[in-house]
Amino acid sequence: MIYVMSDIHGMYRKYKKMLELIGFSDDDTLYMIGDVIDRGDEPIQILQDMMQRQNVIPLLGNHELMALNALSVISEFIDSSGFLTDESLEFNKDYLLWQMNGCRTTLEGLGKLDTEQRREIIGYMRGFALHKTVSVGKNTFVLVHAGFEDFSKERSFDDYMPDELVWCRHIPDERYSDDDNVFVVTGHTPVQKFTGKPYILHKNNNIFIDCGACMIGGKLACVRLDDFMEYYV
Ligand SMILES: [Mn+2]
Repeated sequence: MIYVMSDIHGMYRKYKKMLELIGFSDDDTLYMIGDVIDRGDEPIQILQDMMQRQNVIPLLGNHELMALNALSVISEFIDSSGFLTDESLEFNKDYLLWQMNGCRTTLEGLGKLDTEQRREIIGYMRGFALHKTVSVGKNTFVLVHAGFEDFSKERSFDDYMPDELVWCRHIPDERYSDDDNVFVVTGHTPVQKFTGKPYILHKNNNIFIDCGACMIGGKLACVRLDDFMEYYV
């Protein structure tokens, strides 16, 4: 079976509960479509768990992109409480952007690791894909963190810049394909913004799966592509 989750944002216990709920096994595949880190308390624990599993396929979110941009400069200067040891680096613009977006728990987690472990985590995030296309039965699923900014059918998915794929605000009214068997699965924008409720939203062959795992009243959602079964923790 093939599963998709997004926007776990450091909620390690919800992640573990979800793996249990879906009965995730070595025969299954899980696509994690971005924003594993920041906000919630245990982002590094989730990454470390994912790294051990060959059948978890990670995609980049805007939070991982912010982290990678900032960490390319600051990773050597994090102390065990997640503080930067060289204050001049606080004026680094990538770091400031990341700081405004809830980096604290990720920095704290990285600060507790030794240099080698930290390098492994950063290297792992560098390998995150920008988008994936998955065929399941007669259906095709395009997986991407946020959507395709300035979408055009003439443009190949590989022609988009990372920022366009991880930051844009995909709206339910937009339709990406005329083919009824092609679906676009995104996270990034909590469905509460559209419906007010923490449940996966299907519209125009778009599947919005960010149900706000780290928000009050939010849920971690997971969709099974084989049969569109939905799971919530
Ligand atoms: Mn996001």
